[in-house]
Amino acid sequence: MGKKKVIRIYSDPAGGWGALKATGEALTLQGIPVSGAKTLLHMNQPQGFDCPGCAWPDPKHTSSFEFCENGAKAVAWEATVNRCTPEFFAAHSVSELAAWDDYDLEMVGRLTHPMVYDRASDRYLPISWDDAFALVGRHLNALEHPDQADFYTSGRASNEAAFLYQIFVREFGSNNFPDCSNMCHEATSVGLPQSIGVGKGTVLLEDFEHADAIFIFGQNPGTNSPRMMSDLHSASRRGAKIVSFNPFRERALERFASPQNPVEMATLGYTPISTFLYQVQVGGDVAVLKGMMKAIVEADDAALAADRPRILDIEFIEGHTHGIDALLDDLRVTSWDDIERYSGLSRADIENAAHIYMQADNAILVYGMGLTQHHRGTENVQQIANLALLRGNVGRPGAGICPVRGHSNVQGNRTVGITEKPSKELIEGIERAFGFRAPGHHGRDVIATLEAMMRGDAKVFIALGGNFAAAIPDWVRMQEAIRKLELTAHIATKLNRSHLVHGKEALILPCLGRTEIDIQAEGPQSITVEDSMSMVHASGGRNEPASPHLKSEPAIVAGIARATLGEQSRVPWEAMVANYDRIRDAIEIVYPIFQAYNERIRVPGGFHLASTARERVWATPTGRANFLVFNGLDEDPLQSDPDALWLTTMRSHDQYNTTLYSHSDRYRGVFGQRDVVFMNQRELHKRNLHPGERVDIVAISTDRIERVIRSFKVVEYSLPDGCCGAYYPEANPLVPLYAFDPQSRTPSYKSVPVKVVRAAAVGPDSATRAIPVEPAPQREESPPCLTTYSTCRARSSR
Ligand SMILES: Nc1nc2c(c(=O)[nH]1)N[C@H]1C(S)=C(S)[C@@H](COP(=O)(O)OP(=O)(O)OC[C@H]3O[C@@H](n4cnc5c(=O)[nH]c(N)nc54)[C@H](O)[C@@H]3O)O[C@H]1N2
Ligand SMILES: Nc1nc2c(c(=O)[nH]1)N[C@H]1C(S)=C(S)[C@@H](COP(=O)(O)OP(=O)(O)OC[C@H]3O[C@@H](n4cnc5c(=O)[nH]c(N)nc54)[C@H](O)[C@@H]3O)O[C@H]1N2
Ligand SMILES: [Mo]
Repeated sequence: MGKKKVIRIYSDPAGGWGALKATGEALTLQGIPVSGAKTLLHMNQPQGFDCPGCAWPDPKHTSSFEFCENGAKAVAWEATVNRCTPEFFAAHSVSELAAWDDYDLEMVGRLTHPMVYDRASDRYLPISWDDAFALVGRHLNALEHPDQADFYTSGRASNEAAFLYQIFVREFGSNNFPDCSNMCHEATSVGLPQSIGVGKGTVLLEDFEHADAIFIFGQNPGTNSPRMMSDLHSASRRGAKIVSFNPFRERALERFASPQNPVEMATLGYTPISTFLYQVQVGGDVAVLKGMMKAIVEADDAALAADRPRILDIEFIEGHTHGIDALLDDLRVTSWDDIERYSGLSRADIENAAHIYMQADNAILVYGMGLTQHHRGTENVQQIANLALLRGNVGRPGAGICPVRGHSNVQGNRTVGITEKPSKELIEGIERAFGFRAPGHHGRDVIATLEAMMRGDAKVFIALGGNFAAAIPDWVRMQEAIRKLELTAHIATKLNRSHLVHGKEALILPCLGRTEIDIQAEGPQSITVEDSMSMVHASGGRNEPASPHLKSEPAIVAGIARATLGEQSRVPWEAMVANYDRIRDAIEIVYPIFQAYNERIRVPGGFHLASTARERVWATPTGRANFLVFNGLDEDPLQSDPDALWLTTMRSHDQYNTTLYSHSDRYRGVFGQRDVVFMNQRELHKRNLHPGERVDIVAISTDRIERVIRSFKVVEYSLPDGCCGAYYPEANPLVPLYAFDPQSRTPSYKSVPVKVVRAAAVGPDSATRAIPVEPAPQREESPPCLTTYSTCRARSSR
């Protein structure tokens, strides 16, 4: 905070001393320079805790410390010395706090006591745990139907907490499990099983050591999975080719100085990361993917004609796949003109990328939110699979599909049953373990929960972590609906927006964090998590709890379950919480894939959950890996408005989802502010706008509801024509609730058609605070880099 608002080109590599400095600042800001550093030493260690940051695996679960700036920040934000106490709540009404910035809310510190909302004083007051549990139980039991309640999960919860939670909710009688995954990698969970029979990635960390080429679509590893930079850094240094597709020239995709590399640090050197970074149009990835496949097929046709070795892996295609002919037909009728127009890239660039792919014996295809958060996100993901299958790049060393998951245990949550669509196996497993039959009908996901809230069909909302009210699309409208609920109850570590956008009654239930010692009736407990590559391992905290009044997440879930289900429950809640081994034993009964769970997590490094696709066993209806056709090239519904820009919403370098570490975004050169919109020079010129000017951003909606965010500052940035970018969650009011992928129901956070207009005089109805216009900042020349993008035909003008 207190940082001056400036826009300045960042010319250093990502990582390096800048990362070390930022880490030091984060620890100091949280008042923990010494203990914080000690805490860090236990992160991702055999006997330590799993980093609460991202889901990238860590080889060092078996060896020494690996530095990661954003992992350190995630730990510092949890291990802070600051506290959010009953005295704090007594001093500030909820209406007053609602006017605070998200950064300031979390900076208050760790929650220390269970709190209940008191309408008379408009304040949160302390409440005993027993009374809090009883209040939840009363509300749930007063419902006409269990499906009037929704049970949200954010992906930081452990396997043990998530499993108990789903067992409780199913015994209560609902499958309403909206979760953060619904807003994130649902397109992967829905798309990949149709293609390859599993909804997870097929690579392990060691595959990165053997890949000849790595392609990164719509993912920003330097910020969101910084430990991945070590793997990219070594891959680049041993000569593997890395090709990235991103509308932004993300600095870490260009060059990176590894804090793990003493020579680079001492000499201020760096390693180039992407051999080529192509600035694809927002929503242009499917055009790129189909273009690459088309180039491969054309090269294969030529090879066949000239009697040279084939480019397609014919043996694999014939032996393992289904549907190649339909794919080939579709690629042949897709024109290069359209591919160029929709991707914003030239045919030569796409052919070059395809050439690198064809030259590689083994290739890994990595992707993130830039692919999943589109209207046809599921089909996007399937084109990644198609590209991989064409050359047999699944199920062999150094090759595979690599969706980079978000929250540190979001993948584990799904594995242990956080899903609104229970499978037959899950229902039978629960019956085996606990002797009750879970409901079989599908429950609500995030979109369905929001729709139910809007209709008034939802009454109670319980959240195991997260910040639902800020992470969701269309939050200005949705928050009104949340306020009409009978009860909201949040299990949380830090105060956030969702606690202030509350129901008629409301609870904040403070829990232990992952860095903290968790002592239960039978002694200290560890939890377990699963990373992006399906490695499961134990995590145990070392720090003293932030307050003696905290309970662990499993204990809170069990407390709510007892108060709701009473003596009739078939689940031994107390015994399971007394010793988490018993929870894991139950997980093993429900999910046989966890066989010998308790033994295997006691081996340093944990164990790998087998993936059939990795073994080239295809658990699909055809019994083969399926090529699936994407008809056309529109990732998002067409826009006819010539002034439309495609707005993408993404993370700054200094935020963890809705948690802000500061208001700056170092690598993109934005300091002390987040109410900005990135646009290129041509788009500014078209609108007669200048850098630093204030604009209103108006969504082009089809339901006649006005969605606007006001007085955002224009930042001139290297981006393709026809698009713009802004930060999440500030820009979420622009994402209409109806804009989601019909298959996975992932919100289209990465392409909202908008108009950008000079700011109206800021009135009382303005969605943002009025901020005086600053003079246009001085721009330096962009440093030379490998980036190329062609601006020939912008998608918005098609
Ligand atoms: N430090 C930190 N770590 C995190 C998180 C965090 O907020 N902070 N969040 C966690 C979570 S839950 C998740 S899901 C992951 C998210 O990690 P990422 O998947 O990296 O998420 P984003 O930053 O939203 O967007 C990724 C990239 O997509 C690009 N992009 C935007 N639109 C498009 C498009 O249409 N096409 C292409 N090709 N690219 C596009 C953006 O420029 C950005 O570089 O990270 C996890 N790790
Ligand atoms: N526009 C736009 N919107 C998006 C996205 C986007 O790219 N663009 N990304 C989407 C994605 S990928 C995701 S995953 C969602 C994220 O949505 P969420 O997972 O709901 O949000 P977070 O910001 O990660 O939640 C932060 C809060 O979690 C609580 N917390 C932290 N640690 C713990 C813990 O150990 N236990 C418990 N119980 N609580 C804890 C703290 O109170 C903190 O305030 O947002 C989605 N929304
Ligand atoms: Mo996510």
